[in-house]
Amino acid sequence: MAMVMHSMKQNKNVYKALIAAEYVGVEIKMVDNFEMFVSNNTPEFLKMNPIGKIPVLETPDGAIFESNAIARYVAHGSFLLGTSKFEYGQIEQWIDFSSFEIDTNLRGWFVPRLGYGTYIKPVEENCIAGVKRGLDALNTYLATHTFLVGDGVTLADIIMTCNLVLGFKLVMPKSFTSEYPHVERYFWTMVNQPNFSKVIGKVMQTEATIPLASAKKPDAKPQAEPKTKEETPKPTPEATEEEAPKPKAKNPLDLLPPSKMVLDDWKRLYSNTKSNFREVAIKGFWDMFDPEGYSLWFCNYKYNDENTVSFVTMNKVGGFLQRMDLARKYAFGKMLIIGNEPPFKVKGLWLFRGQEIPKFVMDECYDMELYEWTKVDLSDEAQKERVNQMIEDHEPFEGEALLDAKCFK
Ligand SMILES: N[C@@H](CCC(=O)N[C@@H](CS)C(=O)NCC(=O)O)C(=O)O
Repeated sequence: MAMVMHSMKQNKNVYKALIAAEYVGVEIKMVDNFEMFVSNNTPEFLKMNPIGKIPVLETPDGAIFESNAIARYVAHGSFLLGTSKFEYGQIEQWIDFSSFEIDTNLRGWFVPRLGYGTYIKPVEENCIAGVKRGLDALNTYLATHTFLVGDGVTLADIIMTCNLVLGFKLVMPKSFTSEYPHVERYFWTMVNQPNFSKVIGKVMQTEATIPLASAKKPDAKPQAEPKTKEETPKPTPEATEEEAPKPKAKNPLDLLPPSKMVLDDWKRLYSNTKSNFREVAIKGFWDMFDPEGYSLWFCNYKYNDENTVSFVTMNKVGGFLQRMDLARKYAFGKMLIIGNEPPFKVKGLWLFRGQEIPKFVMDECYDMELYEWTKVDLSDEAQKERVNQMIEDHEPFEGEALLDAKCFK
């Protein structure tokens, strides 16, 4: 019998178990026709969870409530709970940290703003201070760690990320999170992992802290016996995170005069050239290149001193390329991780549609600010040769070995 989750699916507490289930290959079915404040007030539900809150997981042996406990139950016996007693202890440590230092304070910040409970300014200030303190500590730790425990995703990362999601979506715009660049890198890397994005979908960071809800909405507590559907309080946006689909605006780059360069032709040539790279791919690039329709840019990571751990540096660049996914139709990039020894240098070459770095890329991909950008001067042969060497992963590059080269295509 498959396990059954009693809840709506769009809820950060439900995500914890669903993501864990993706990692360990366990099937969890969502209960049919769940209706918040109705289904969770029935005698059958209250028998499973006497406080009437979601989520509840129905297992062959009985029901489990409390989302962290449900996620632990799903992860039981797997690598998600570590490979040693010590790792297990660290995982539990980060689960508690994310629940009590991050989640409690974030909820104290956004729940009253959504109009539930009472908004009290000093209480909010206290919660924001708590969020800052928690993120500051997390940021320090993540400066030298890709994952919270060990070398891969564990339940600690799943629960931490789920607890951060509504912070990023509702109250923490870029101007707030940019104080914590390692947390940003971590968060976007995690939510873009296939097993996360399959459950959570695409996460968009809020552009501003949501304003105080003007009209006070009903308290989010379960009503004893909602009599009709109309009297049933609506689930809080926290409980159900479904968003109305927004009309899609056309990307301004699609309105540029047509270019003779077909980006996909170049990407195909790059991928298919296995030998004589200079003569075939590099020559082909310059034959195709349209300097009016496209521009070339060098980028240099501003904080190379931080690149002291090779796999952390490589993951950082990998995360950047994942986040550039939004620009796939309009860009091609090469990123080189340079040096035999730390600190490693990260340098790149990008081809963008248009004459500027696209604004939507600057706005939406926070990594862009971590690099210094210089437009390639096409009248300078030395710069053109540098372009060639970056495209072909030329080694040595500027006198140094390459630790890794990654391509965005
Ligand atoms: N500590 C619980 C919190 C669960 C919780 O707050 N659930 C909310 C929805 S996000 C709920 O069911 N609220 C309904 C209510 O308060 O009656 C967990 O992690 O599972």
